[in-house]
Amino acid sequence: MNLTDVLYEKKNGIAKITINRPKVYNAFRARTIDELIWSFRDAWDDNRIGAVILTGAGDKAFCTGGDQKEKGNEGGYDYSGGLGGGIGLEVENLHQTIRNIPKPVIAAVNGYAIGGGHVLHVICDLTIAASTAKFGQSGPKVGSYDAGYGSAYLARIVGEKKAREIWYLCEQYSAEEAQEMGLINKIVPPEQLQEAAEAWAEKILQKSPTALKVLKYSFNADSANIQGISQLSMGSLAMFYNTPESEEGKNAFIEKRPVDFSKFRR
Ligand code: S0N
Repeated sequence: MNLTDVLYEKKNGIAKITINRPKVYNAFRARTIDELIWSFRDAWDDNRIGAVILTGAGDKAFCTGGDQKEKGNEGGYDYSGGLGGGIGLEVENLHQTIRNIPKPVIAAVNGYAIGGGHVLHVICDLTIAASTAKFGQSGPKVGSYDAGYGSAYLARIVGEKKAREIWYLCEQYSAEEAQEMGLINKIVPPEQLQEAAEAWAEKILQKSPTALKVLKYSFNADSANIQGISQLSMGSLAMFYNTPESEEGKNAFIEKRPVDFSKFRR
């Protein structure tokens, strides 16, 4: 595949996948998601690879979720249906791929992990964050949601109360706060992030691949029902996206103005 939105490299048993759209803080469009799925599948198929690192280009962001400026644009982020559950983005498929690849996936969070970008690190097996990283959801601010792994699986990690706070208030949390709530595994200085992720990947390479695979699938089995919830969420999102309420959220972000959802309260 000709990759434009993602950098993909394989070295010494480790695959590194980098979301490479720094101008939009590594927000994803349909093509980005397709390239991520392709890269994960390649790492899955390659027996030389034992661990995968997911990160973002630059020092500002890991990933800020769906590209708000590409929503509704052909080839970017449309509502035309297809495998993306109607939202024009194969996000649900990507989530399943990260969960099902039989190798540990480490998120190396180098900046903002927001919205659908936050969900990506949540789904990864492990998260190492730069001390400058910021975490949070913003869906209800921009007329969107991930009410599958984004909410139900998040609640398993940080607990119901905290997960509700994260989604209802849409605040940002520091790396220290994220570690306190069990959302991430480790914090390192920004300049040591990639090295730290590679060091953990190298430790993983010394372990039995079969044991790791079975352990990963056993962890997954306990939360497997969330896949169905995720499908419902993505399916309903397709119906929500082109409503005036959802458009108000997206337009307020693009126009850099305060959002006004008051007339949609009913
Ligand atoms: C990350 C934030 C907080 C950074 O704020 P800051 O530092 O003030 O910088 P900005 O000036 O806002 O941003 C710098 C430049 O980057 C662009 N940009 C940033 N994020 C996006 C984005 N997501 N889409 C498009 N462009 C983006 C800015 O526009 C700016 O460019 P210029 O200078 O040219 O204007 C802040 O940027 C922020 O809040 N970003 C939006 C994050 C967001 O709302 N993401 C989507 C949220 N969605 C959800 O939470 C739930 C939905 C979900 O998980 C999902 C499920 C399925 C499919 C898609 C999604 C999805 O994520 O949408």
